[in-house]
Amino acid sequence: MRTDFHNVLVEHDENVVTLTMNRPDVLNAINTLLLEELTEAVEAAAHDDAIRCVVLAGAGRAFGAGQDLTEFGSAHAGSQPLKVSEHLAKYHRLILAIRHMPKPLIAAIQGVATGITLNIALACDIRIAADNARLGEGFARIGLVPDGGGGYTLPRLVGMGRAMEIVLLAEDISGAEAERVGLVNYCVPLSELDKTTRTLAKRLVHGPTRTYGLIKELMYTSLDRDLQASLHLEGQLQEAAYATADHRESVDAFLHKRAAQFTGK
Ligand code: T3D
Repeated sequence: MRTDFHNVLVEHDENVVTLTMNRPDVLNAINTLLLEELTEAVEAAAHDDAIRCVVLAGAGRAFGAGQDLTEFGSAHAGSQPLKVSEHLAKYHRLILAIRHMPKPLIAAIQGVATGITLNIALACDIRIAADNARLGEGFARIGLVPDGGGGYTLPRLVGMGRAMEIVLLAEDISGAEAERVGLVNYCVPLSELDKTTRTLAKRLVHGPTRTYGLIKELMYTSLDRDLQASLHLEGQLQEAAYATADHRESVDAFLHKRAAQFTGK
């Protein structure tokens, strides 16, 4: 995959790729270029068999301060108003690329994570927050509804009552509180964020990557299906999982009392 982006850093470490939103001077506010580059990088990671886990991070002291509001300001001031549906379609492409990523995707959140940037993190599979994190659905503060899938992911993570409080009040939530309500999986000291993220990513890259993709499809699709339809899908995906080399390897490893070596195939 390309590594010469302007606003996204790409770092490979064995089978982990870390994509870092890199506009630290403006707390990684998402402008058009960052959005396009991040989408391209996520889509490329999905198709790269050498990558078995993706980490999403922010450079500097924040994960990200949401949409770049100077771009909104220019659009409001100009003669050409923003075409909201075209603009949002670009975010939706990114959200869907994250959700359809056939391998685990971890968001490592430090400092501010607000608005659309938080909702990008909510589309990831696992979120780790540092204890300095300030997470918020800042949309109502600027008179907007939550977009980037927040209206879908947030209530599914924390329940509708809590989600309504978070979006209506649009107040920041600490990393510890985010862990308590299920908005993030873990909250760790800032000094341990990188290490914790790397340890988890390294563990995941040694897992059955192909099956992880099938597991993700089952879990996320089941959110929108009834039990009957979910059981049907489960059968189809289990057929595919049953046929993987990693499944055969793990059964063989059990029978021969040795550790399984997953190749991700
Ligand atoms: O497009 C779509 O439809 C998607 C919709 C998206 C909507 C959203 O994402 S809603 C959330 C939008 N974001 C915000 O409302 C956050 C705006 N930023 C702030 O309120 C504050 O910056 C923070 C509370 C996040 C942090 O405050 P602080 O004091 O730690 O830092 P700062 O000094 O305010 O910010 C540092 C710089 O980043 C500063 O630039 P400067 O003055 O040094 O040149 C600031 O202007 C810039 N910055 C921060 N956030 C944004 C930003 N620049 C552009 N857009 C931003 N969102």
